[in-house]
Amino acid sequence: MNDFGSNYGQTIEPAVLEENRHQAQCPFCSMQCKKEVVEQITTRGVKYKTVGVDNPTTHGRLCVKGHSAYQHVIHEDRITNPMKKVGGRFKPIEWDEALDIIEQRTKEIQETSGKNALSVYGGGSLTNEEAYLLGKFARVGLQTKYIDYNGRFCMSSAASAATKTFGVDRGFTNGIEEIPNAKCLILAGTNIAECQPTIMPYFEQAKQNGSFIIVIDPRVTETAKMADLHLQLKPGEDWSLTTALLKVIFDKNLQNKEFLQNRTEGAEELEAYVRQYSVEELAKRADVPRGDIEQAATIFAEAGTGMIFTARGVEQQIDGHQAVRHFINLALVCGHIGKPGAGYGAITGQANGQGGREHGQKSDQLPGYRSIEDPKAREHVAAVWNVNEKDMPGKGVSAYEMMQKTKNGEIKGMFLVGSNPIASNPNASIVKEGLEALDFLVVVDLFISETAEYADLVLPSTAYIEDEGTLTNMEGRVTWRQGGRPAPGQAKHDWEILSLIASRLGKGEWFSYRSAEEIFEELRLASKGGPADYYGITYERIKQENGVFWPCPSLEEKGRQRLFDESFVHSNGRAHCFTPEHGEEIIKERLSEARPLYLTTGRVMSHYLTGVQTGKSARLNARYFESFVEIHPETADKYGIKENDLVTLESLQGSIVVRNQWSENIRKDTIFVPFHWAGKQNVNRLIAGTLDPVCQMPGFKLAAVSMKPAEAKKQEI
Ligand SMILES: Nc1nc2c(c(=O)[nH]1)N[C@H]1C(S)=C(S)[C@@H](COP(=O)(O)OP(=O)(O)OC[C@H]3O[C@@H](n4cnc5c(=O)[nH]c(N)nc54)[C@H](O)[C@@H]3O)O[C@H]1N2
Ligand SMILES: Nc1nc2c(c(=O)[nH]1)N[C@H]1C(S)=C(S)[C@@H](COP(=O)(O)OP(=O)(O)OC[C@H]3O[C@@H](n4cnc5c(=O)[nH]c(N)nc54)[C@H](O)[C@@H]3O)O[C@H]1N2
Ligand code: SF4
Ligand SMILES: [Mo]
Repeated sequence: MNDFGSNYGQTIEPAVLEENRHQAQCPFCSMQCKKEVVEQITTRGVKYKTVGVDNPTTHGRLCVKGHSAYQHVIHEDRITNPMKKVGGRFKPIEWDEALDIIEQRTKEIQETSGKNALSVYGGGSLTNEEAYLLGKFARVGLQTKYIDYNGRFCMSSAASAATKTFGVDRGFTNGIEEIPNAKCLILAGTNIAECQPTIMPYFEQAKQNGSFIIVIDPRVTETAKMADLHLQLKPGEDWSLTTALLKVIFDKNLQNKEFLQNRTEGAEELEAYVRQYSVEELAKRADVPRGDIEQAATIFAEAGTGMIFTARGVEQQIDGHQAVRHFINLALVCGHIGKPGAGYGAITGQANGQGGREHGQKSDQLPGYRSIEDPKAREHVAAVWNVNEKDMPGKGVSAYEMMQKTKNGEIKGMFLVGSNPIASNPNASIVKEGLEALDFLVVVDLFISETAEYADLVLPSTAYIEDEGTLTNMEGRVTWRQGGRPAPGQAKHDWEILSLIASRLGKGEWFSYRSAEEIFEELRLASKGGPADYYGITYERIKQENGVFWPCPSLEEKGRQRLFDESFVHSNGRAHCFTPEHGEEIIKERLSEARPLYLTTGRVMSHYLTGVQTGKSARLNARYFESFVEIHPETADKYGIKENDLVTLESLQGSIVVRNQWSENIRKDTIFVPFHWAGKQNVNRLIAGTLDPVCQMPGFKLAAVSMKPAEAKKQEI
């Protein structure tokens, strides 16, 4: 795709007056495709072209979002000044005034209600440096325990599952280029064809090499179309399905006994647990043919090598932690881990979904993936930060729980950097009430998002082509994003904004950075010796080596690409097989006469998350300018819904109106709605605030709903 090519019908080429070439990485998904954005000032206006740049992960490939990602950067809605809410409207002000207001309001809240009355909410788009600084800003700048981030909704169940099983959570346990060597690949609840399109060639190559691909998804997605076997399960039944797969393996005596004995613990308990079940019953619960389950289990277990990938379909459930652990059990039971062409991968979501969860913007975490409750970790980080360990707050609560605390008045102020929670949290109506109840809300963003509408102040941040920093991609490879395009107007980098605020609050001494690299140098020390050890990684190395994998504990060492060749990270070196702790099953929403359909939610290729950025791209918006509900035609008929009608969907939480789109690619008992739109199309108005007891992940992928044609007066959305 080439924007220069749009001079159709013109005979004279415009003269180029100036050309700027910006080296960048796409701001959207975790593939972190490298690209160059060429900006030409011509006699007929500014023109843009995006070209992929070769790199070890994506080899110069880009998807449509990567090609279009300059459009939001140059959009007229970008805020270029701090914006203050006056009489319900935003008015541009100078930085000094914005900082005066922050200083005054912050101190007032701290004096009247204590330090924990303030909170910080971050995001997985932030660079490692900014995510790290946000954690330090909360713990040292504000001294509040309340900090969490949108990654809680993204991969917290996969992260907690990997940590408990292996002792460490790095998205992929092995190199991405090993995918074509796996003889069997399981893709569970992941729609890579639309969500990480540039990973597809690895799977296509695997297929050409004769690999057997199994997809587990309630919909026939573009990813499922590539499968040799598609298990089109009932939403929320991954636990039943994996239990059945494990049962078949034990029944047929296909488990890798040597691996279980030498490299794991808890295998006997797992076997005893699984043996209580009947494959027939589990197959019925998952609504997958028993024969397909037997075939999948046998092929995976008998394949010499195999890999399992999970994403949000499995993870965004209130039993997400245990469902992921069961998938990892499957890899362990077959011995498919710690050798070439074998492993487990949680397909990371956001640009810096991986790095963003390692350096302290999570409520229970300090840099280097350290626990805030571990006395040694606290001492280490306190020494790097030059603060007294006793003054560092303890563990706070998860993102949605923070929103509940805003609603009940316990949290009175919030600094929100890089997220749009009103659209992305479950139970959106409650979240709106919580944000409205805040005495003071500061949002740092490129735009006035739906959430920023509720802010007292919105501070203008820089976009990915402007902001230098490191991001850790889905492989665990730390990459360098050059930035460097001049910031528009008075916009500033997130790290500059945090440093300015900290300085105003009298903490300047701890936030006196002059560049992103200086922050990275501190991050290296803070992460040293932790599970996510970045000590051996420097900007220079990243540039020279085209990215460096973590863990990388010393400058002499190469980062480790494949993990667990010899041992796992737990102190006894073994992986922990998992037997459910919460009884047989965590009870999810059930269908009833009043709410007879399963709703599941997710993504389309052309939009990113809550659509704040992709909604500003004319090219991407042209593909989907409004939300929709995917319904099987037979289901639509049953409910009297004609093609393209508006329909009302209702759950216990609330209702929305969206246009329907018939599709035979979905189960008849299930409907699917993407979550890229806010307001009346916000599907999170339907999702309950129930959280996974281990990792506090909401159940975004399952709600029981009713459906009917929208009433005439509601036909406007
Ligand atoms: N185009 C695009 N790409 C993106 C993003 C985006 O917004 N748009 N976001 C990025 C981010 S942050 C993330 S986290 C990733 C998400 O990437 P994915 O997790 O791949 O995306 P989703 O569409 O949320 O869900 C994946 C699949 O889960 C299926 N599913 C639903 N319920 C169940 C279930 O109970 N079990 C199973 N096995 N499957 C189920 C859905 O049908 C869907 O096809 O994508 C990243 N890439
Ligand atoms: N129903 C349902 N809900 C879901 C999900 C689902 O599958 N279904 N998925 C969940 C998942 S996986 C995720 S990751 C969340 C994401 O949900 P959100 O956190 O709300 O993600 P975004 O829409 O990307 O919001 C990011 C905001 O940050 C701004 N921004 C972008 N880059 C920067 C930057 O560098 N600095 C600053 N300061 N701002 C920036 C953008 O303009 C945008 O307003 O949603 C979750 N919600
Ligand atoms: S959205 Fe993901 S796959 Fe597409 S160009 Fe951006 S980083 Fe690459
Ligand atoms: Mo995500």
